[in-house]
Amino acid sequence: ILPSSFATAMPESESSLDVLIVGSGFSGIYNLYQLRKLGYSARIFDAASKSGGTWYWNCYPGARVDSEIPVYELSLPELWKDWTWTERFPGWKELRKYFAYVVDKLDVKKYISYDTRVVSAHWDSVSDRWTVTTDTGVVVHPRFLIFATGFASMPYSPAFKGLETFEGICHHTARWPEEDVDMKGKRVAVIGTGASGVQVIQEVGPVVKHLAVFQRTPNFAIAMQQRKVTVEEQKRRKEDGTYPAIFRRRLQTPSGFWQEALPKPFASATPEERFLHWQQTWAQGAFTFLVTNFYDYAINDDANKEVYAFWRNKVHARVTDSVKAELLAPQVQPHPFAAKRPSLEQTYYEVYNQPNVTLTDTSKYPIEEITPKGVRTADGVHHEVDVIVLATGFNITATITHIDIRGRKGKSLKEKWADGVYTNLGMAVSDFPNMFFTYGPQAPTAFSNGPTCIEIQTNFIVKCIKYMIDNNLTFIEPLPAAEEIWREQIWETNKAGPWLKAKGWYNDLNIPGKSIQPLNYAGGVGKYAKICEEVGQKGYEGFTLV
Ligand code: N01
Repeated sequence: ILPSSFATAMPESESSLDVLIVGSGFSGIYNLYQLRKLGYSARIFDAASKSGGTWYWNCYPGARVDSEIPVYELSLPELWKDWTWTERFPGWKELRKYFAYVVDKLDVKKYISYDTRVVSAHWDSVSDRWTVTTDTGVVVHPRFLIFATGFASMPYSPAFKGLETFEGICHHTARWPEEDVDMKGKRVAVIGTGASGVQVIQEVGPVVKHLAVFQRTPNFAIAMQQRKVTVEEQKRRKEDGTYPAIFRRRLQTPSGFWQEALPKPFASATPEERFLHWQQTWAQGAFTFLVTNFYDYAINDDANKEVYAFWRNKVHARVTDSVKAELLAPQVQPHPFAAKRPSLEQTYYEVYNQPNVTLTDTSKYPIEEITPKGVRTADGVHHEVDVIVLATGFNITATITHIDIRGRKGKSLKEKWADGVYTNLGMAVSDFPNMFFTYGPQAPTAFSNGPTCIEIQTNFIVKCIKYMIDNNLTFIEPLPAAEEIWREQIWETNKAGPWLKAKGWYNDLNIPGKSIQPLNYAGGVGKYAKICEEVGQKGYEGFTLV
């Protein structure tokens, strides 16, 4: 029996859905739209109160995307033709407006249940359907299940001693209150200097009374070069064919953006040519500096050192205090450039020129405890603060495994992945029939532009579901042998780059106690798209179809 609140949101007949999708960010909505277009009964459950996925949860001060538009949007003409942005890199408020526009324009809002968190999904081998339960008490029985939950939806907060005793305000960036926290004139601590930390710091630095930044590893942040974009320029780019060309092009490049690396090695250019190239790409902003670099810059030690030196000079030219400058961009390179994800920044480094901003190196002086009044570090300093911002990242695999998902053998996905992630194509897992996930582990995910990766995966999943239904097949799941091969691919493609040479969420090492495993397919988006297409063309090679 369905609760009455649910009955009004969804006809009872739909409790036996063709497809249930979890999450209404880019991927959930795109899947929903494509499946509904084919006539299937599909519905989204989302724990959030509005669509947007990451842009619903990440509403901390300064949160904005660091992929530029129109690369960072869905390629459906019915959407982009009538939508205009105000900034090259939109902030979370504008992104949320975009999502509201998307669900209205595609007319799919009626198929989304908000404030509905999926707590378990168990495969029922008698009915060959999933039994999905939610925190609102709703139970549905879809044939197919898609976790469109992304990679960064399970916040990670380190187990700092005394954290619960803090008497001030403390939030993780990905659980920031929508009504915001007024930080004007307050003493604020920001722990972590990844993408989230950098954005908070540059946003609140100018307004707080005191800012205490706790950095464990410097972020090799590069220039965003944010600017306003006009309606006219967007109209022109739509009419002259630039938009559709970008959407096609982004499917072919390694990173899912529209540019790609110089087809020549670092050593083929003189130091002057290299310097001028980097000056030019730096000025263009976005990830151009990285994406259009010499193709071997990340793996050739000499090249990497020279790129680092170029970047370090840029930072030192902006930070007046030499001690802070050295902490932010040390002489000894902490890890290869691109081994961790660099942020895009606007005024991040200028914040450190303020006399009321302190920077503590927690690799040298770890946080010993959080006290009722602040943060105590191993150098004996007690930093009294009113607000603590935990910009400490995400537990990537827990994004999916925190849900009690049980497959054919009754084993949970968490148990299945206890000794490592095994998937085929970063989308499906053996023993978990008719289940897919998007923008998660073992896909191009963090090495790609989100919407690009998501569209490739959605096209694969939707075609696969259609194939199953058209051919009267009951279930599909990967062959364990195919998962072994795919995991090997993940390792091999990562060994060819710098990513295993730093400790972070790219390789699951940001969570204490975990073992190293690369979490992203590093063979490139273009190649990934081809592999997915070929698997489909070969009747889902590497999968069992029953
Ligand atoms: O998380 P992170 P994030 N003591 O894991 C530190 C996307 N995103 O939320 O590097 C002290 O990168 C940790 O230190 P270290 C984007 O893909 C995008 O910032 O491990 N410090 C690190 O500095 C992004 O890359 C956008 O040494 C501790 C920080 O916390 C990804 O999400 C915006 C610690 C965590 O950084 C994750 O970014 C936001 C401890 N015990 C997020 N534990 C945009 O589009 C952790 N740290 C712009």
